[in-house]
Amino acid sequence: FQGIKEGIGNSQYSGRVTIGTSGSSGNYQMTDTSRGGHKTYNLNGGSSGTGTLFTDADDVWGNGTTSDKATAGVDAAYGAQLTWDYYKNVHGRTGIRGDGQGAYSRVHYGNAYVNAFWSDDCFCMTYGDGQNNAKPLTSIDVAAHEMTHGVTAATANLTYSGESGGLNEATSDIMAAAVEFWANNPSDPGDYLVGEKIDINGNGTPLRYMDKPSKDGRSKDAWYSGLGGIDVHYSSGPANHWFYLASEGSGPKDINGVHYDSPTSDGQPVTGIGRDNAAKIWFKALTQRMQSNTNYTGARDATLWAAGELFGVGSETYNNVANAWAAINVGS
Ligand code: ASN
Ligand code: ZN
Repeated sequence: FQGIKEGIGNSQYSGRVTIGTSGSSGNYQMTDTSRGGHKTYNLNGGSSGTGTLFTDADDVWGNGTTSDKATAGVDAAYGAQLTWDYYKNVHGRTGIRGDGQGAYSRVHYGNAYVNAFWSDDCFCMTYGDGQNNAKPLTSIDVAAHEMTHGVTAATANLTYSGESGGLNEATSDIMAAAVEFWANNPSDPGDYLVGEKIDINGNGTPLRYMDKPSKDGRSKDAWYSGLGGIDVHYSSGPANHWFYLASEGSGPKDINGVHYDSPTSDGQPVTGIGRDNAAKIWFKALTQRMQSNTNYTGARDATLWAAGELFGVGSETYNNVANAWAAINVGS
C-alpha cells in the first residue's frame, strides 16, 4: 500500500510527534500529501535551491537531537503541519493562499545561521541551525511566524516598513502564539513569548514578550508618533501587546507556568475576551479589512469592524477590544 502516511517524528522541541509523510516500506518521503503536498528539504549547509528531500526507510524520523539531520526536518514539518491545521480548523482557510496548495520548508540553511525566514518568491520557509548549529530555529512558534508571513502576503499584504511593517510582524507573532496554544503540545505549551525554545540570547530568555514587549529592551509597549521609524520587529510591540491585553486582560496572570504582568499605557484596566476570540477578530480584520498601507489607527478600525461583525457593535466584546487599543495608546 502506497500513499498518505503518518510517520513518527522525534523532534528537538516538541517531543515525539506524528508527521504526514508519503511512500511505502523502505522508501518514505517527508511529503505531507494530506496538507497540500508540503515537502521538507535538507539544505545540509547550502543556501540555495532545495537540497534534498528528507527520505527514510522505516517512517521513524530524527532522534530528538542535532546529531540526526532529520530532527530539524521533523520540527519544521510538524510546525508547518500544525499551522496548516490551525488555519484550516480554526479559520476555515485551507493553505496559505486558501487554495489548498502547500508550501515547502528548508532546514540546515548555511552555517550557524541564527534566523529563519519566509520568501514569497519560493513560497517557502527556511531555517538556520542557530548558534554553534545547536539550536535550529524550528520551534512551533517560529514556524508559525514564518508561515504566517505567507498568509499576510496573500491577504492584507502589509508593507514591510513603517507602521504597516510592525503590524505585519505582529500578525506573525499573534498567529504564532495562537498556533502554539492550539497545538497544546506538552513539550512546548502555549505562551505569549516568541522563540522561547530556541535560546537565541544564549541565556534562556525568549526573543519577544507579548504581555510587556519592552522586556526585550527594544520593543515598544504602546503606540507613539515615532513608531513607524523603528525596526518592524520592535514596532510590532504595541500590536502584540494589544493581542495579549485583548486576550487575557491587564494585570498579573499565570498561564501554563509562565507569569505575565501586562501594564496599560492609560492606566485603565482591560478585561480580556479570550484568545480564541481575539485571534478570530485579528484574522478577520487581516483578511477582510487591512490593506498594504494600514497603520495602527487603521488596524484598530479593522478589528473593531471585525468585532462588530462577529459579536455586535457595542457588545461587551466590542468594547473590550476598544479598551485594549486605548491601553496601547490608539484611540480612546
Ligand atoms: N525571522 C525574521 C522574520 O520573520 C526574518 C526577517 O527579519 N524578515 O521577521
Ligand atoms: Zn517576521
